[in-house]
Amino acid sequence: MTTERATGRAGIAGAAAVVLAGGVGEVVAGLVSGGSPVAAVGGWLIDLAPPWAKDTAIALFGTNDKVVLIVAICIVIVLLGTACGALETRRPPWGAAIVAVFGIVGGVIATTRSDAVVGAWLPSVVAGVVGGGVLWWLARMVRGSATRTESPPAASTDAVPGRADRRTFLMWSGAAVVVGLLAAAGGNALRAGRAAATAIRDVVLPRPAVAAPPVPAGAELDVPGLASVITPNDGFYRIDTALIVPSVNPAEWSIRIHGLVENEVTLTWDELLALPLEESYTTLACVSNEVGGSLIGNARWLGYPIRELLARARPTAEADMVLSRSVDGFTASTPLEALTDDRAAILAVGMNGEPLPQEHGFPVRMVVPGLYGYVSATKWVVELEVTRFDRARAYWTDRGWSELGPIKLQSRIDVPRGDQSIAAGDTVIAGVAWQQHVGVAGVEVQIDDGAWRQATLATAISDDTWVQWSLPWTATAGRHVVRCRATSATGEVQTSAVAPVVPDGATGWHERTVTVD
Ligand SMILES: Nc1nc2c(c(=O)[nH]1)N[C@H]1C(S)=C(S)[C@@H](COP(=O)(O)O)O[C@H]1N2
Ligand SMILES: [Mo]
Repeated sequence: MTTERATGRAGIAGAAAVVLAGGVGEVVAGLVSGGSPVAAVGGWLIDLAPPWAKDTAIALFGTNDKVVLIVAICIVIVLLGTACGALETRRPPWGAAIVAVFGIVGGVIATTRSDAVVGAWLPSVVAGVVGGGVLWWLARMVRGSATRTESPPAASTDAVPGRADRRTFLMWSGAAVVVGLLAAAGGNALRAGRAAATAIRDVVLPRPAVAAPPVPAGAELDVPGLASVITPNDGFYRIDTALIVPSVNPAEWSIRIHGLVENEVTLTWDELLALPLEESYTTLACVSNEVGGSLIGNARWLGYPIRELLARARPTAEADMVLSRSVDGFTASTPLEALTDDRAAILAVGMNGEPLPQEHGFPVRMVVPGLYGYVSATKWVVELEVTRFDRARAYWTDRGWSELGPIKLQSRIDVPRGDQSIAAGDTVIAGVAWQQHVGVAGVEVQIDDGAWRQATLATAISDDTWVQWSLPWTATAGRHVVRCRATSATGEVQTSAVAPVVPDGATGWHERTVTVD
């Protein structure tokens, strides 16, 4: 191997080792809730920098100044790593040792920061040790395990004991870089998640100005296996396009209502919480919910009517749609009318008496009774653009789903479950039925080819929520098909026609085959 090639590989070894080390540092930082080594060094440099340097940075890079600083630090770290790689291949173990020392220096800087958490030194020190170790190992592949550092110029690669061939070396270096980058992304996501979790703990929701009436006695049938009438937050289905759950600091949150309005409105978190908030029960459903599926849940929401905010903004006569946008770019198009009529379409801040969980939209999301989530329930919402259906499209309507997404009349059997047999004799068939903002008048059940029988409806919380139902059944041995269908408050009978979820929601009757012993 020529000297230039060896030097080139030595540099690669050094760079790969520090990228992996940096990634490991970010993961450790994510786990010990804070203290990213790069961020700590960045903060230290910002504090050290003379005012003229900061002014110049802001003048040059504006609000991107911090990103530029982080990128610059990463470049310097990689360059230092490259130099350490060259040193390690010539004078082992000095290159690896210096990488480890950088880790310790980073750790010292991290502990001296004013926002240092307990164990703030740990990510840097672990990164230094990992970086030093990986560099030692990769450099050995470059120079071989022999202690003599110079090899005969004509020697073939495998003539030196322990020296790896080019492919093996590049594969391991490449793997170190890839793992390092993935770890850095993962570590950052972990930390972001923790940041929001901390913010959620600090939130104290105001008492509702208009409290929801208590859940009526008789709304909960208490049948084992039947979905509870209020879905607990940690059991609530989650659907979104977010790879990493957005982490929004409520102190920095605001919503802007603009577009076809006479008066643009901006509202901050504190301003929103100061408004008279109202509680309402609304069952949220996903358009992708198959017949009998579980992408549906019911909660008590606390929020402020969007209707009131739109009244402040005064939409112009031509407007017919509101395009809501989340902090991560997701959009939903909601008919203006659904947000201005008398239904409880709200900017929600609370779910079942708690701040919204992060994955359900903390700090603020939309909830609109009667519409599937993809056209109404924007989480992490930051913008309401008043516009027209013929002028703008939303995330899913741009991908083949219907422009309008009213929730379809549906019913589901929860018990007996289809996958286990039951004992012959007296049992109960029970489930839920819904057509939000219309209401359910009845549910019928058919067993095999028998007559349709009226199930008993529980007391509905409101027309905006699902309702439980049940029917006693004396089960006889054998296999039976149980199916159900609902009738809406307007007299519509749930259709048996099978439709897929695309483009505007599934239809058909839910049926289960039950084995009775
Ligand atoms: N920001 C954002 N909001 C979103 C989505 C999304 O992908 N991103 N998905 C929507 C869809 S399709 C549904 S069904 C509901 C689900 O809300 P949940 O996860 O709280 O149950 O959120 C809606 N709001
Ligand atoms: Mo959805």
